Amino acid sequence: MRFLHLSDTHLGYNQYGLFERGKDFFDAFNEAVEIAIERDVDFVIHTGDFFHSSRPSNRVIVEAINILSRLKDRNIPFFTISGNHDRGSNVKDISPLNILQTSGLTVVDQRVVEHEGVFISGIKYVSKAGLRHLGGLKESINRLLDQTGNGFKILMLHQEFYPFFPESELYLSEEIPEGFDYVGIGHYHIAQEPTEINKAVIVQSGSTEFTAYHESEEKKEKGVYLVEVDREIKAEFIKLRSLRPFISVRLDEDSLDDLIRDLKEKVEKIASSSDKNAVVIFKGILRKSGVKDILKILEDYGLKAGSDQILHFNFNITREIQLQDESFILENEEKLISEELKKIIGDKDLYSSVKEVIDHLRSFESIDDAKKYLKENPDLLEL
Ligand SMILES: [Mn+2]
Repeated sequence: MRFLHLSDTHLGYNQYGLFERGKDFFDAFNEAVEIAIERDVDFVIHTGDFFHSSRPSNRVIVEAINILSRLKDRNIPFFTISGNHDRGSNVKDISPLNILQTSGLTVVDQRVVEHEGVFISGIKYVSKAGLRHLGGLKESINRLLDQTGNGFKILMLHQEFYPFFPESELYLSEEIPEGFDYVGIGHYHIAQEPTEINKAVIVQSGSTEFTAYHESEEKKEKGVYLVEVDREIKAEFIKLRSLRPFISVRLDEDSLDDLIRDLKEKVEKIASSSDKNAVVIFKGILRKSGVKDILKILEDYGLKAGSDQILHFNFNITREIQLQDESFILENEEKLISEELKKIIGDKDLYSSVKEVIDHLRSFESIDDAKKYLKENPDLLEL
């Protein structure tokens, strides 16, 4: 038996508000489907965040159906669970993934599906409030395990496990009971080497494209796992090739010219080997200059966003601001907002619920979609 494991495709995410980035996520998914067909797999599992939004646009749904139909035509079933991005409203609505059930996709939220002697079970993303209420996942997982019969057993999860999420109190070794053969986990976007816990092979395949770009991601490839089950389980990581190239630059005002000369070299090297123009991410601290000054220097070196070589410049920088008493503070907008919010709310649990709602709202494609969602779900915070 052979299957493909992928995760966090985030279809419909027009990162930086760019249509080109939206297309990148589809390119990556398309490539994963191609691998499934080429390697002649028996089925595909996807561990959540298939869509980026719980309200994907019509265009995104149609495009997803088109790609899924290539698997359906070859009788390759596709099993998935709802992630935090595509689970729909907790109470009233169902996941948009249900729209795709006639396109060969099966949603395995809180149930077990048998496919040719293989038992595929899954649990949709459970929020922090939900986890507190349930006292973890173990009970729900055991209930699923009880519904399986004799055969290969797969479990799909989409959760924050320690130490991948350092603040999480969810431990793999405590939540996964003995009895499963393969546990596929989504949500953490950086692919991990397979491990073994309670006799199950644990695989986190990571996202198929870059949703946030960290230095830690720079060293890791994006891809999918091809899993061969014979007498033993062999999970092989297959790197995706259709990805958008990213270049990360740490700004240092004392050596701007050197930095940008270096960047120019990198950009040219990438342009000669990739079909796609690069996204450049700037990080670091600015004291004397602003973003405009940096853009001016870049232009002097012939580097421009929206050109053949560069798609987009992203500035994720901290500014140093002088206060009246002559002291300095470092200001990073994102961090400042979180800190301020924490102070206003005061309660740690309530803060994490509010933050979860905010992050969810940010996943909508437009403000109108977010407004509509808020109107329809006045009890969003489950207070
Ligand atoms: Mn995700």
